[in-house]
Amino acid sequence: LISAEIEAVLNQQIKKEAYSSSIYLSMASWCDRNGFDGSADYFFKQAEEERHHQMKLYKYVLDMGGTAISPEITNIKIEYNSFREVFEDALDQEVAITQSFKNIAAKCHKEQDFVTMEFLNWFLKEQREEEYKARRALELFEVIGEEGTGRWQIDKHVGSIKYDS
Ligand code: OFO
Repeated sequence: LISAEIEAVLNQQIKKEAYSSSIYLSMASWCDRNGFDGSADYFFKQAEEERHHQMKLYKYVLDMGGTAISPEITNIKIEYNSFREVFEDALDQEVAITQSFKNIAAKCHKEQDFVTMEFLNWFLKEQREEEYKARRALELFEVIGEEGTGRWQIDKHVGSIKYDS
């Protein structure tokens, strides 16, 4: 069993993962419309991963005798001012998600909910990769530069970002 408080924060996290999935889908749409096919593919994949994160949390809440709440997602940005802004938003989102998991972990620790803590470890590790990829993508803007065919090259490189844990 999980406490009402842990159940509530896990449901908030389910909503955050669903929100992440939706914004990545929106980023994929923007990139596709603006000719950045490599980045569109990257964000489609990220959107699916976030959906998977959402489902993992959702099933955990149910497995632990709680009520998993299917979230309502609104306020998804459709337009971005620049290619770079898409990646800045993506990194901000991942940093916020890591912070959110740290807050849940702190709550579990306080309640001595070691079962949820153990479940959360997968996400804490996953965030290392998620933040790394988002940061690497944004760094391409500095390394390659946006002038000339720069944005086109950045787009080609986004898909080949790898993480070795
Ligand atoms: Fe990209 O983060 Fe989910 O958990």
